[in-house]
Amino acid sequence: MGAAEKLHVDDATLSREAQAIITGNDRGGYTVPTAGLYPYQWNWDSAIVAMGFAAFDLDRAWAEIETLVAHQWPDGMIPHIVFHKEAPTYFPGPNVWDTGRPVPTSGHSQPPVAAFCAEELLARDNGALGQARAARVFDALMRWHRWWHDYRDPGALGIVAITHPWESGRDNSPDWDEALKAVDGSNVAPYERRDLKHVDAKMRPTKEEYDRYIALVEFGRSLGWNARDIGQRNPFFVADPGTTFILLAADRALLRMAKFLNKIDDVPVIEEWIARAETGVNRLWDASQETFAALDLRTSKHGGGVSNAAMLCFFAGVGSNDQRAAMIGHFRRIRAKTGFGVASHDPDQPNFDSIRYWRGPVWAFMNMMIGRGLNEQGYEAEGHQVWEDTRALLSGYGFAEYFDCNDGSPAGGGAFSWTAATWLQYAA
Ligand code: 9YW
Repeated sequence: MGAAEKLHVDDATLSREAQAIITGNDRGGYTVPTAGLYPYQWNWDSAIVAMGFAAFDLDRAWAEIETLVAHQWPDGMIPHIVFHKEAPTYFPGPNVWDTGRPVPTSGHSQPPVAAFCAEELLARDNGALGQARAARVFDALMRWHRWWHDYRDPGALGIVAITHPWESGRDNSPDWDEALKAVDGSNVAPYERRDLKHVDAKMRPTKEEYDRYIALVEFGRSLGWNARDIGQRNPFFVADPGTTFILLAADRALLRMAKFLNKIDDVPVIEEWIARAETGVNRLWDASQETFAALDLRTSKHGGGVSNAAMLCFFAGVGSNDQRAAMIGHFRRIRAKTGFGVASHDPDQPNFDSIRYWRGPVWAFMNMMIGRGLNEQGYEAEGHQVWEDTRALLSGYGFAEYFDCNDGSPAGGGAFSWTAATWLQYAA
């Protein structure tokens, strides 16, 4: 693919456009990632979008997170999709998941970014009303984090597993390639993909991957979506560096909120989660590749390679001096090889693909977390570079779902909510 035409938009125009995108994708109390391709409420998109709303409408920002947590399951899970209104443009819809919820939802979760998004809202709105809203959201998030620690880390290893590539939010990342082989996709009920009606097939997961994704949904459904049974029996149970680092960063945010909101009984519980994760993350260290990487908990084998999720180690505030030095080395090597950082997969690996979703492209909202982590941990030159790359992508190519890491071409869906929210959050 050749480089798309560059736009060169100034900051004020970008902010206006970003605001128009998220208000345009607002469906009343929740925001869709983009019209058509993703017509429902997605969990981590929604929390990031709340940060975007916070730049101009705090009340609407709180409402986004409140709507999300309102669909929490009795076991504490907050699902990855809430199907508010049936829409024909997305597969798999509510009937395929068949979770039996009053408002239908999917049957697994998505990376728990909501706590640090809520903390940000509280920082901007910490009067009596803001505190009351934060306290209610806090209680839901506390139950959700407990769900992650109980059901997705049943061995108390300090790392959390995902039960479906969609649960990681990084659908077709090479991190899952090896572990997915244990999932038989050959017998799934016939289905029609709807994503390919919106987006070029070369930017999307393959048919083999989709067959396995659907097989995992069918398996979860056969267990009645019981989280404990899924943890024991799911053929796919892989510790994810992305979810583990995000949960740790989110636990730290939850701890600060607990102290501020005087939720003193919760403080020691969260402290224990954090302490366990701080040592547990060493299990994700793949010494042969010198990177944090996915760990298949069924086979104890590492999979994938240097991903943008692994780069979230800084955001989580973990890593020995040697581990950090190795990750910074990867950061510099990969940035030197691509036009824009942070690539979602290592360009020195044969399964890298600069345009195919989570196998190479750059995601602006991931950059937001990576850049923040680098700055917080004292790697300011790298943090600055991440921001400059993000700015160049958004001002040059618009608010796309993601971008080719080599030439910056916008890819996937357009007018994308969390890309717009990322800009508003940076610019504010
Ligand atoms: C899908 C909405 C979602 C994101 C995920 C992303 C993609 C859905 O879109 O998954 O059907 O492929 O991978 O992280 O939440 O933006």
